[in-house]
Amino acid sequence: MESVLDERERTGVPDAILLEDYLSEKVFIDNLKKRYKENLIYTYIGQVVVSVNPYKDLGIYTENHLEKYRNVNFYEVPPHVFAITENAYKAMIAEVADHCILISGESGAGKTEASKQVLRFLAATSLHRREMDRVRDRLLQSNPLLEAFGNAKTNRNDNSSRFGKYMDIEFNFKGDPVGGHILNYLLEKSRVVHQEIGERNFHVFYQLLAGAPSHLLEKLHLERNADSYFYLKQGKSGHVDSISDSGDFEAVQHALATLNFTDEEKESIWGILGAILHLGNVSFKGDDDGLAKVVDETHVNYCSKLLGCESQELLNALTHRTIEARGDVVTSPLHPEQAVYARDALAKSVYERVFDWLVERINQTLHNTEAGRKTLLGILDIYGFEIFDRNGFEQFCINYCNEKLQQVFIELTLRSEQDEYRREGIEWEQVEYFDNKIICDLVEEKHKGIISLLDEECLRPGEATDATFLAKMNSHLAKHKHYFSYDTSVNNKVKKTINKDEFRLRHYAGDVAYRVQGFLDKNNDLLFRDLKEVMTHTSNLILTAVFPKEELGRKKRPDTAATQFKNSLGGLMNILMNKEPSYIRCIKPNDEKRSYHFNEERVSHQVKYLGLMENLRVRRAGFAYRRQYEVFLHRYKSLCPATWPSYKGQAKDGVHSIVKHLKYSPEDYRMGRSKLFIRLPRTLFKTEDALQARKAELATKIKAKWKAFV
Ligand code: AD9
Ligand code: MG
Repeated sequence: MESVLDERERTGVPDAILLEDYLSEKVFIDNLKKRYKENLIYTYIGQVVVSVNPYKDLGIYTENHLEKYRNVNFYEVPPHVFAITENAYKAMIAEVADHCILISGESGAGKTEASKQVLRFLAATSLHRREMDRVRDRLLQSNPLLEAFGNAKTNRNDNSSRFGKYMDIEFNFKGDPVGGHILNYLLEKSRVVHQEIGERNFHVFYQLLAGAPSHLLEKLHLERNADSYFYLKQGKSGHVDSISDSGDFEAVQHALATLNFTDEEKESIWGILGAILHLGNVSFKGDDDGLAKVVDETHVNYCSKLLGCESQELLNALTHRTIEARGDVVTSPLHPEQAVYARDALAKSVYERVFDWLVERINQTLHNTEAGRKTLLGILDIYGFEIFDRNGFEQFCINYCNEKLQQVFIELTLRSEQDEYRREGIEWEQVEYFDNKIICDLVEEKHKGIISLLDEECLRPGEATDATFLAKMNSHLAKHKHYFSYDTSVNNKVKKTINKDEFRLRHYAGDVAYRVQGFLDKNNDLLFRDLKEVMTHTSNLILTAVFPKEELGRKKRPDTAATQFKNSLGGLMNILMNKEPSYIRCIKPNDEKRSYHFNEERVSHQVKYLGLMENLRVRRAGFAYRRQYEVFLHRYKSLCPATWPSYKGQAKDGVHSIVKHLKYSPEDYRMGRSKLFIRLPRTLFKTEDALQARKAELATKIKAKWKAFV
């Protein structure tokens, strides 16, 4: 039989805090590797879960598992996302405070899968009353729907999230889920009109073509073959082995039904998707004057039919541009490449607005009308850090978003924890860590950061180009430690690795070279007025809602795409900072999506940039629990003769008497200025057990007295 020691040797330790040599990254990674080989993909660092993507179904999310992790103590069961979710849930109820679960890691590391399991666990907390079942189903069904519209195959991940998602689940005072709310962040809409080789457009287009009944496709004038559509075939990878588009279409239909979408709404959605595909097949040629003419009007006709607008009107709007300047209205014809630009802008804008509409529509269905006290548990699942062969404006935004999330982690686990020890006067040897604030500032600082420079260039139409934007950055940021470009590199070795039209940022998670091409256009995010106008008077239900007429009258320039994103991320940071966080840190074990393949170098890189060793050091040297003296005294005063039955002294002295009486060993606790710090949860559990025993004893005594009295 295998001894306990042998088993430990084989399966590693479930909490890295238990590692003897906790300073060694090699030991830490060896432990992850041992566990990974045994299909144990989860490991704790205190209350942070580290998850290594298994790339196969391990059968660890069954109904039995859901049951097993309910109502248990965090440390009594093997590490699991369910355990951390249960822990957050219980704390939320007990403290009546909002919590959130933050899931991070690079593209393909397993964030979305983790977030789905967290949601499943939370949704299943209901007491099987019919009303609760309805809420649960709706919460769960929001997932396949938003994934269909917001996820796509990339060269990193077959099901890559192309939008950021934050979802709050609302619980009533009994702990039942009663509603929810979703916030979505910057959808990568350029994918609607363009995909790199090996990538696809958003799943939903392929699902529609593969899964829709023939009569629906006929109505939309669509063919089954995705390669018939320019917007779907650029990546040359319509079929993905790991995906069943027709099966997923069924799932989307089911989700739409559960979320109570009306027939009219569904018709409107399919109509818009069909229209976008037709729009992509509209091509232009130059006439004798070099002006844009539509090659074949069939697709324009289908498109206008599906959107519910006049064909001629759409045709005109696609080939002309009206500009209002100082009261004069001038309409001029477009050149073919300008017309392509206008066409693509329309497709992107329509898709983005429909996506926002979907989120709002789901929110209406999840809206809770029950009165009474509520608490929230949030789940954050964003697009992970990514590096491709070619990186553009989209990667810039996505990677910036990841920098911000790393800031939250640093702020809440490394900085504030250490600050508290210092404030409380606890002896503490500072653990150093890399603070990526410097990179966030480089991107977002007012007047100086990249976004500000980009916005400035966007205010000089006709003069500024992507190249002038790059030149501007080069002159302003040349000395920044995290900024590199061909022109600013004095080191020839570095210079050789950068193209002239790129700038490179040294992100917390690695160096990424961004091509400036398209930055201005994407940041300006312009939809010509002519097309907007056509969209404001279609007969399509959803378009009418998302293209309000008032927008046409608006004179003020809307914020640029990057500035809007920056502001919405700022809002998200506020939401997160005001909640008690739990963390799931996802690790991608290899770049080939292979199971059982643990590439130590890749893992080591992630362990470093995620700051896991620092996290471990702070945790190991630190204290798992802390309680205000008053709170601790109030709860445990009955355990010590000096504080029971009555106590009039200082709270701190009272607590001191209690811990002496309970024989805490000096290593196990520290007395701070206002709080008691306890190193291991075990100590607190024991104290809690003693309290329960004491309560039972007191109850028996009271009963005996009462009996004697009668
Ligand atoms: V991205 O930033 O959205 O591009 P994620 O979300 O981090 O990325 P995702 O959760 O989509 O990655 O995981 C990628 C793939 O890994 C999934 O499609 C699964 O095939 C696989 N995966 C991830 N986690 C698990 C798991 N716990 N069990 C089994 C998994 N397979
Ligand atoms: Mg994802």
